[in-house]
Amino acid sequence: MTADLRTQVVIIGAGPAGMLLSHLLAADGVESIVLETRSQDYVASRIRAGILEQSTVDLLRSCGLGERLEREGDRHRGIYLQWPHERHHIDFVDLTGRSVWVYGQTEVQKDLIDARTAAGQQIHYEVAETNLHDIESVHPAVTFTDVDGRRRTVRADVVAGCDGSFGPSRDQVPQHASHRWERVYPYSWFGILADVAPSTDELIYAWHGDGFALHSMRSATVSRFYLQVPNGTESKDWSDERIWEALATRLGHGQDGWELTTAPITDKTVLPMRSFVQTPMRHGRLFLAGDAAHIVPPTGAKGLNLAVADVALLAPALVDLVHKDDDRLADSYSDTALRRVWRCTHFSWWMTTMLHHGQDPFDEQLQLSQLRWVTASKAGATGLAENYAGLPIGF
Ligand code: FAS
Ligand code: PHB
Repeated sequence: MTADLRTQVVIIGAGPAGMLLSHLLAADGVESIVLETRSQDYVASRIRAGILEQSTVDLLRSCGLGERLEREGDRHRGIYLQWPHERHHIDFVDLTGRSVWVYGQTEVQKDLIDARTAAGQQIHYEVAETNLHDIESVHPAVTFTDVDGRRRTVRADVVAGCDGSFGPSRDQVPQHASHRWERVYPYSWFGILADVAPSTDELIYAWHGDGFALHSMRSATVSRFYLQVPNGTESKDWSDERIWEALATRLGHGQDGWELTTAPITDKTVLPMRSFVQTPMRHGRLFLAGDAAHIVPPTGAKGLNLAVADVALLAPALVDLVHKDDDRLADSYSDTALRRVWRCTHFSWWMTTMLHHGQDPFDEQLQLSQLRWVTASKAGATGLAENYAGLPIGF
């Protein structure tokens, strides 16, 4: 197979994992080529995560991507946990000395695109028919059809599979050499964006007999909400009026004088809820990072942060491998990354099963008891705070 392109690391996927990886590799003199199936505008504008944990903010600052985050990000001390007639603040700073920031994934993506474009990063957008080859050799290749319809071949030392939950990379690991864990939850999230100032200073996670609700935000003028809905729900099933009524009920409008401000809704998206892990996160010269290797339900605000943590481990491993032919960090990458993956998978499952209403009255009592304990006990609250604000990378 003759290659018309040559680089050290070919990265499949220009989401946060792929773009941050190219940024960190370049900082240590390692060249990469990024392949992305969508357009730059699409990747920059899709609405996804909203919360950056402390470790993510520390890393972005350390690699020159923290300037706009400092100006426009909103630092939060903690979150509120709520159930009918009760709302309690969990203060991460008091409990762990760590914070979280409200700074949407769209903003992180734009900062990454700006930085990589300014650095002259080779990114092929709108590619198709991406195929991986020779990943068990020391010179793997990726073939793809570029935006002009030409078949291209890029030969590299390493392939980084950062192509999310629907990309081809994870399936390139032979079944006999990998294991998959999956749990699908019996409910979905209905994501709502509205041009309205948040009615709260920090996020409210609310348990309710009608179903879970979350009040998040994107800025001082844009709020982000989520409602627990049955699987199979479609956005068109819910009128704006029905949405605001459910949010008001579940978030406790009128409780202790608190009111939910409503306004026009600008985006509605239904998100399935599942946990997924594929191990190992490496096969030969293919390394997986981010959603390509694992998916968490968004209740713990971990998806984006876990992708960043993977890349923070993968970048130095690839620098050593490519520059010094030293494979020690590459050999330990999967085991090290999976410790945090399973920690965040557990925490996301724990938050999800504590807050989402099922049909079992026994479970309901367990959930309410857990909420009372987590908000009343310093040990319980610290456990939540440690995981939500993010354990140090490499934990
Ligand atoms: P991404 O999916 O972001 O990026 C993968 C990239 O690979 C995409 O741009 C894709 O187009 C590209 N790709 C796929 N196949 C390809 C191919 N064959 N060739 C080339 N490129 C290919 N997390 C939270 O913490 N909170 C949230 O509220 C939240 N909401 C979410 C809502 C949605 C609809 C989704 C899908 C995810 C959400 N997440 C949330 C999780 C999300 O933030 C991910 O964890 C994060 O995007 C992971 O980043 P990447 O691993 O880079 O994967
Ligand atoms: C968001 O603002 O999109 C968000 C916040 C917290 C979560 C999930 C999503 O747990």
